[in-house]
Amino acid sequence: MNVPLFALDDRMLADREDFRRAVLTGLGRVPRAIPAKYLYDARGSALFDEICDLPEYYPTRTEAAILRECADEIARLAGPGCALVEYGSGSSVKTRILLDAMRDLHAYVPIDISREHLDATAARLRKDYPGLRVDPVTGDYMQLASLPPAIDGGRRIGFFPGSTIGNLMPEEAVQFLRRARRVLRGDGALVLGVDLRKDPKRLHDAYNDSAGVTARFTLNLLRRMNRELDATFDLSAFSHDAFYNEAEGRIEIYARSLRYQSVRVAGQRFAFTKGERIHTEYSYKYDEAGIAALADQGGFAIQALWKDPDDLFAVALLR
Ligand code: AVJ
Repeated sequence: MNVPLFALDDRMLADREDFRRAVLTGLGRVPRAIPAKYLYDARGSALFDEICDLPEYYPTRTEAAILRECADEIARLAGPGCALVEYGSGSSVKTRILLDAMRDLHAYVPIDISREHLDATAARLRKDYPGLRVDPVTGDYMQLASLPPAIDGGRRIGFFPGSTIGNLMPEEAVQFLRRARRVLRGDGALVLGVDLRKDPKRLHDAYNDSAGVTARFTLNLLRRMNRELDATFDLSAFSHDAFYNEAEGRIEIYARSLRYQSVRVAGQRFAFTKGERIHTEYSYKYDEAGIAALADQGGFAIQALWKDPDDLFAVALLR
């Protein structure tokens, strides 16, 4: 997978242009909003890894514990000779739990927008799982419509962990599932991690950690605009604002302006009133009925569902 240097540069320029467009559109909108995927530049990804280790942020370790319990059953239900297709090649910890259980996998296909991230993941897995065919696909999994023909042969098992589906609006989540249904084909299945509705205090704390890492994660988006779009955000003049909207069943996250200020972004001026917000994330929480409804609208049904003893998180096998 040797890519000539000029191609890498072209890709970086294209990414930069894509970010610029999304930001100018998002800041011009009322209310202002920037898509959550832009939180994950190199620094944002490192901060998210830190979030996963926070005492208040239960999803990552809870999901891993559930997967350790149910991986053998998933492997059994999936059957032999499958290809494992991971949407976002994120935490390799969870991937490895499934890879260890699905011993006779035909191929592992991680999908990610970051080629650097993908190549690093692929290299590590090839080393640790000799004989496993690793076929990375670079791209936005929301757009992905087909997979490399090389993985043809076995049944396709999708893996979408971390409750990343919660970042999508419910109608986008359905759209994602419909697309996954086509990509994974009629005999395929999807292993889906979903954060559950629960005590609002518990949810609030998970997005308002005492060490302030989640705040840095949100404000890093402003820093990214400063660095990549020649913006003039004063990070000390914005705060991280995250709360649980119980009626909507979602965490809402914003960067909030602490005073009136005028900011330049990619050559344009934006005035923020005191208290004005830039929306950065929704994190939807579902109950079991909600997961079933989502699956149904997406062309799937729940074949099996596992939870931790405290009902914090669910791993569903969708067929
Ligand atoms: C990666 C979208 C699952 O919503 O919990 C964590 C992102 N943002 N803390 C989540 C996130 C702030 C995370 N997801």
